Amino acid sequence: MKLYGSPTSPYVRKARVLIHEKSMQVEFVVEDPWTDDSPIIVKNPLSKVPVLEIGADSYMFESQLVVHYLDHADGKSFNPRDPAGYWQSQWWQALGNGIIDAGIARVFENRRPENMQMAEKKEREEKRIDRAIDLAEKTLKEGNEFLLGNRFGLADIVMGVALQYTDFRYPNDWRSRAPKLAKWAAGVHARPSFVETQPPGFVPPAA
Ligand SMILES: N[C@@H](CCC(=O)N[C@@H](CS)C(=O)NCC(=O)O)C(=O)O
Repeated sequence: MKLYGSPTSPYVRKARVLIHEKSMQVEFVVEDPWTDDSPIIVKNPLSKVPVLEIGADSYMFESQLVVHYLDHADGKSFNPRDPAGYWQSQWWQALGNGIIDAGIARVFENRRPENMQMAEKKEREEKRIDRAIDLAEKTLKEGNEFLLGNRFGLADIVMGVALQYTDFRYPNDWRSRAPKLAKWAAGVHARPSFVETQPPGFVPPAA
C-alpha cells in the first residue's frame, strides 16, 4: 500500500501515526493536492489528502475512511470491541476531528490577504477549539494513562494529532486550563509514532 499526502496535514498524520503504531508496510509518498495539475486528482476527484492506494488503480480517500481501512487491514483493530468502549472511542474521534477541522478553517482564514480576513471567522474557530478542549478536560478520567483507560487506541491518535496541530497552528496556553489533558498529551506525544511524524518546522512546547 501507499499513502499519499503532505507532511504538515493533520488528516494525513492520523494515518501515518496509525501505520507507525501497527508497524505496517505502507510507503509514504509526498504529493501536493493544491495545484490544478496535482497527481492527487486522478486518485481522488475531491483532490484532498490523505489518499491510500490499496491496489492497482484502487484508492481510498477521506481520512476517517483511510484510518478505518488501515485499522482493519491487519485484523487487529485499535478500537475497543465492547460496545461502550467502541462508542466512547468514536466520540473522542469526533471531538478530535472537529478540532482538526476548526484548526484548518482558521489556517485558511489566516492565509487570505490581510484586508479580506474576517476576525469573527477566526474567533469562531478558536472558540470551537477552546470549547472542545474544555470538554475533553472535563471528560478525561483522573489517572487514566489513555483516553479510554489503560489501552492506547484510535481515540488517542486522533485527539493527539488534533492537539498537536493546535500547538502547531494555533499555539495557546490550553495546558494551564486542562492539566489532565496536558498530562495525557505529554505521554502520547512522546511516543515514537508521534515524534517521527511531527510536521516539519514544528517545535513542541515544553510539556
Ligand atoms: N475531510 C477530509 C479533509 C482532507 C483535507 O482537507 N486535506 C487537506 C490537506 S490538510 C487538502 O488536501 N486540501 C486540499 C484542498 O482543499 O484543495 C479528510 O478528512 O480527509
